[in-house]
Amino acid sequence: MTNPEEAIAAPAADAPAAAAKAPKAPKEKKEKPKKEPKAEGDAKKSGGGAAGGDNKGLGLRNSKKDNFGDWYSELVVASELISYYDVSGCYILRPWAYAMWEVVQGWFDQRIKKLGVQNSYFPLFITEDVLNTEKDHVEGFAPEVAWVTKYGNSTMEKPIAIRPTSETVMYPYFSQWIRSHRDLPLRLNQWTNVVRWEFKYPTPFIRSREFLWQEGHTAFATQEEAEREVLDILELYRGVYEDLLAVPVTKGKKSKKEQFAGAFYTTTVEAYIPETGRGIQGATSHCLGQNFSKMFNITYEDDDRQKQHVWQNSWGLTTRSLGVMIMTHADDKGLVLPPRVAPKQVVIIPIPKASTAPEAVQAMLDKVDEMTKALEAAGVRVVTDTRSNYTPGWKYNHWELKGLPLRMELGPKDMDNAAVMTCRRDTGAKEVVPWADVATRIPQLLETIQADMFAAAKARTANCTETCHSWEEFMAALNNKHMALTPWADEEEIEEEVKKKSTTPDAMGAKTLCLPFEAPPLPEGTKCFYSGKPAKNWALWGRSY
Ligand code: 87F
Repeated sequence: MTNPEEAIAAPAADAPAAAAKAPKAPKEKKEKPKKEPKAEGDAKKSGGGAAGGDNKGLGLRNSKKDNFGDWYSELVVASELISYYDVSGCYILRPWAYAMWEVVQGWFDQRIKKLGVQNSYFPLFITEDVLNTEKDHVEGFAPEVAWVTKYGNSTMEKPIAIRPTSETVMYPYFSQWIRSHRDLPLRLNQWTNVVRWEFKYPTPFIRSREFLWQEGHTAFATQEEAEREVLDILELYRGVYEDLLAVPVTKGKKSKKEQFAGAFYTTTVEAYIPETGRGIQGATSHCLGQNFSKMFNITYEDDDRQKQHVWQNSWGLTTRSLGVMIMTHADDKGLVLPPRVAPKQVVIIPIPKASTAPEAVQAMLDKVDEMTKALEAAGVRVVTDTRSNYTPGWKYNHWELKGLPLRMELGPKDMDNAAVMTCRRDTGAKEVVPWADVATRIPQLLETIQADMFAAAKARTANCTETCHSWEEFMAALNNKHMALTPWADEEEIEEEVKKKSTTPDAMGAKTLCLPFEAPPLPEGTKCFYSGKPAKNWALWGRSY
């Protein structure tokens, strides 16, 4: 039987469904065949040996520094986050990945509910007529819309679209449900999958044809309330990245060229991957103004019985966030998970010697049990690895590959000393913790790891951001895989020109990632790095995903 994991070697011939009026699709890029890495099997073989023996140098075949793309593909499979699937651009999120998505969901969901947002669920399918209600903004995205054209052996009378986003699904009902100012604000969110038939090269988590996200859609009586929410949500997105995933982001506004076409303006959190030198959009929070309420006729009667169009926002965060976290922290041994998002934070491994007496082995196992209970009571997510058919060295490799933040080893010496040896995944630093301190010291260590991982990532990003006042400085920064922060006259045509001019045979052109909210002062008379005209603001530029 064919191993389904190998099926990826033959990319699916899934030609885009021919949709009525659907524009011609660009030619599909075939996904590079992926081979299943056998990191674990190898580790087991070479990791064997004396109990307690250190098993060094057995990580992934590819290195993060030398071949980033292959390293990432190998990593997500070997660490059991992802399995490839026989529809190109679609991936299976295995429990290790899904558990992290659940942590992100829980974190964000709890906070939006505190803001007054309610969850709901709207259908997956959209009729062509409804999708075309707001043709203008859909037009640019039309090639990515997937259509159902058949059921059984019959052809659908009218093809039905699969949601790429839900504005057109939800707003007709906003129009029905909102009558008076008493119906406002209306603040809805849904956790769903969406489908966008992407033609750019797919990458697990980062760009896939089906992905999971939350989409928030809200309506207010006033501009002021709507704008406050845009920033409240953006701050939560910063929190997801920085406080949960330990990934530094830059908050800012998108340029006119890069914003969502349907929006009044778009705000964003932007992350950066040093190894590829590419910026990546983390999540967006849009102020839609009254653009959609005018299209969908969403009005309320004010106190003077006058009809007013509502002010709307929409905002979205996807499973891409996990990909950015993985790319940021993982190394040549595997994942390195920030404790707050790690499905399991600590692994306890007993390491009896072959010569250890059965009663002593039992005492060791009892101690493992006791520590597990104490840690769980302290709110720590613990896994114990008492399997006797694997060597300690193999287990170290395994849990390193899975990215567990902290390992606790309990050997005969530790039993004598009433202590346990700990080893940090992020730094490899070891520390002896007396049994009596386990329930207090381990949670502290986890918080330290979280903070150190964020600080390290933040320093790396800061080192890769260059302030540039000229084209030469700008190109030097880009070609050094850095981002460029420049004074900017904020002209859309110039942004297009910069993109073209910065395209090289080996690298894509640069675009503005955002106009950062926090930027250095811009003294009167500062000139745009490109046009020499008076600068209006700072812009953060980069090649990007
Ligand atoms: C692809 C196909 C059709 C993005 C698309 O950012 C339509 C679209 O409207 C589309 N890709 N977009 C923009 C989505 C805007 C907005 N929607 C709610 C968000 C956040 C969540």
